[in-house]
Amino acid sequence: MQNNLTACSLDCYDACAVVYDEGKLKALKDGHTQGFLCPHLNHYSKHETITMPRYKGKEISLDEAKVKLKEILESSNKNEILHYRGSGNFALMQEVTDHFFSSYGAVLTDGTLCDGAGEAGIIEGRGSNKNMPLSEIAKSDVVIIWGRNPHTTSSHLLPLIKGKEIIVIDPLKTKIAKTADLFIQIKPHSDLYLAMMLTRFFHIHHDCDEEYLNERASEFEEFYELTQTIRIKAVLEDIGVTLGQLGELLELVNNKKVAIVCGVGIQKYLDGSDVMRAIDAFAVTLGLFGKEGCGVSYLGNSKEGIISPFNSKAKRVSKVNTEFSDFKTVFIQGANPLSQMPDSQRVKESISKVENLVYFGLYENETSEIADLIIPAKSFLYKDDVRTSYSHNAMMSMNKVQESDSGISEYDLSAYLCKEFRIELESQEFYLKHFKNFSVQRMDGCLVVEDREITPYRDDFDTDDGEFLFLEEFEAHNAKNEQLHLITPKSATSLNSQFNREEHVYLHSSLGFVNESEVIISSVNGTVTLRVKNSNDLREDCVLIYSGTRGVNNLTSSKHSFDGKSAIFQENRVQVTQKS
Ligand SMILES: Nc1nc2c(c(=O)[nH]1)N[C@H]1C(S)=C(S)[C@@H](COP(=O)(O)OP(=O)(O)OC[C@H]3O[C@@H](n4cnc5c(=O)[nH]c(N)nc54)[C@H](O)[C@@H]3O)O[C@H]1N2
Ligand SMILES: Nc1nc2c(c(=O)[nH]1)N[C@H]1C(S)=C(S)[C@@H](COP(=O)(O)OP(=O)(O)OC[C@H]3O[C@@H](n4cnc5c(=O)[nH]c(N)nc54)[C@H](O)[C@@H]3O)O[C@H]1N2
Ligand code: SF4
Ligand SMILES: [Mo]
Repeated sequence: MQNNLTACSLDCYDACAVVYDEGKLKALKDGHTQGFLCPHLNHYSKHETITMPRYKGKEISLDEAKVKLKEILESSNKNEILHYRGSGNFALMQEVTDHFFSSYGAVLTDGTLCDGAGEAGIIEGRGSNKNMPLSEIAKSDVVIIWGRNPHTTSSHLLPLIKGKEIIVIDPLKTKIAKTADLFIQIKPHSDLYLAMMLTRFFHIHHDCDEEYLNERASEFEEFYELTQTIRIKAVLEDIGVTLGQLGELLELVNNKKVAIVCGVGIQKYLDGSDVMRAIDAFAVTLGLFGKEGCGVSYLGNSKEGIISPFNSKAKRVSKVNTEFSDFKTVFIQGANPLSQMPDSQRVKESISKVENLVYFGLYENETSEIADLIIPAKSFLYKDDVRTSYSHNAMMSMNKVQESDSGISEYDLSAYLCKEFRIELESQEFYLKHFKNFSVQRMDGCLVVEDREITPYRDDFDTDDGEFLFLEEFEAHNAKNEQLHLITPKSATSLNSQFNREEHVYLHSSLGFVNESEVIISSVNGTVTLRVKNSNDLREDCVLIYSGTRGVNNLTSSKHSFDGKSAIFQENRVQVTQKS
């Protein structure tokens, strides 16, 4: 095996293999990277990392930082210690700290800031979340990009879908929307209605595969009746879709191999799970599950098929509305909660009451600014690891490609703590081997996670009776509201709050604000002042602030989705006023 071969550690669908070549990061010519990475990795070395540990603002040595951490832990009751881990590095060894903190008796987190509502909807309908792999998307004729922005967040999907019929459903005219065969610029939070109306019209105007539905989804008629409760004309008008567009979409997908590629955009809402489940139901109506080149792709479970070697049994509190002030010591790893959690004002107040705030990360940010103890991590280039993806089935070795004197790896920090507190820990090699044992080598030499299905749900679903479970009711939420929708998608220049963060609010020019003028955006949760960029790629009723923009989460609510214990970043409405 080449030891200059690693894989990008970032929280990203693509999980690219990376070759380290004389200080440069390069893509493999073959495999899904096809010779290119992305702006984050192309400029990776330009982003300054933290090199020296600090305690109360003063630089200290790494050994001193380790001892300080030990003292801090000893000075707190075990149930007053919180381990809060984000997704700054997606590799599997990140969890080794969970092993230490669980075994020690500290509190960990559950819930998600990311994809949990959508995943809950998938599991309710299908009984499990088995993702449509890239190899199957490549075989489809038609691809519906539904609340995903592939040029920004999954650019290695693009070569696979080149030349196919493309349908895009998004409130924002994304790059792929501009060249799509059909673009539906939907009002945010309306996808459930669209999916249900598509189901209804497909049943009326096209031939559903009765045998398929009888076998796999015998409650279809009841669901069809539920779709009939929607008032077509009023709802279409409200959500910004025409009857013609519904017809066009159904024509494009009828009797074709269709891949529905969903992103997190559709589900950042209280009822996000129902939205995803309604889209799944439309896929069932089209007969897409269990057939080659057909299906629904979302964020799969990157750990599907892998049993963790680590102890992770612990009391847990939600990472969406964490009451930090309940803890004397908070250890934050690979996360920037002061920027990325919802309701920043609440987070700030709660976290400011923590006696010992420890930040274990790569970059300076809002959280490192207020932390008492800062421990620099080693980046993925300087440690051995292994990773999987939530979009494809490969298991990628991440070899240490260079030595570095600064920072410490998650394994080494955990090894120190486990030794000091007499907790058992195996060698790093043991764990890496453990993970790799869940992979097999494919014909092309690529390692893939064993037992992941190429065509998920080939015979039936994973529900108790093997049938798809349709929504039986849904939350109507189309009450008139003059306020604007806040959408907070991912930025091309940052990875959430890492790298080059956006600084603007994007508004439709019809709202009448001047470029670069300062405006105050406010919601029931708080306000943020940002400079304006006008963009007519937006709907007139939308305000766009990219994830990672400082202050965006002043506006968002820390309520949970109804299902899936997920954050709901887009549930709030906002208003915009000129700063005087
Ligand atoms: N460059 C870059 N890449 C990233 C990230 C990053 O920050 N930057 N973050 C990574 C992470 S953590 C994740 S989870 C993934 C997520 O990546 P994606 O799944 O692509 O998620 P988003 O960019 O949040 O949203 C995708 C699209 O949904 C649209 N959208 C918003 N609201 C709605 C709605 O109500 N209905 C519909 N139909 N569409 C809607 C947005 O306009 C956007 O175009 O990306 C990963 N990759
Ligand atoms: N408004 C709004 N808010 C959002 C979102 C949104 O779409 N809109 N998206 C949400 C989503 S989907 C997600 S996933 C979250 C992400 O939120 P976070 O998980 O907080 O992600 P980042 O902002 O990327 O911060 C990750 C941190 O990890 C650190 N890091 C990187 N590599 C390593 C490493 O190897 N070791 C250690 N110890 N640290 C490392 C870096 O210093 C970086 O500051 O944000 C959520 N917040
Ligand atoms: S596309 Fe994603 S996985 Fe690939 S190099 Fe960029 S951030 Fe990393
Ligand atoms: Mo995410």
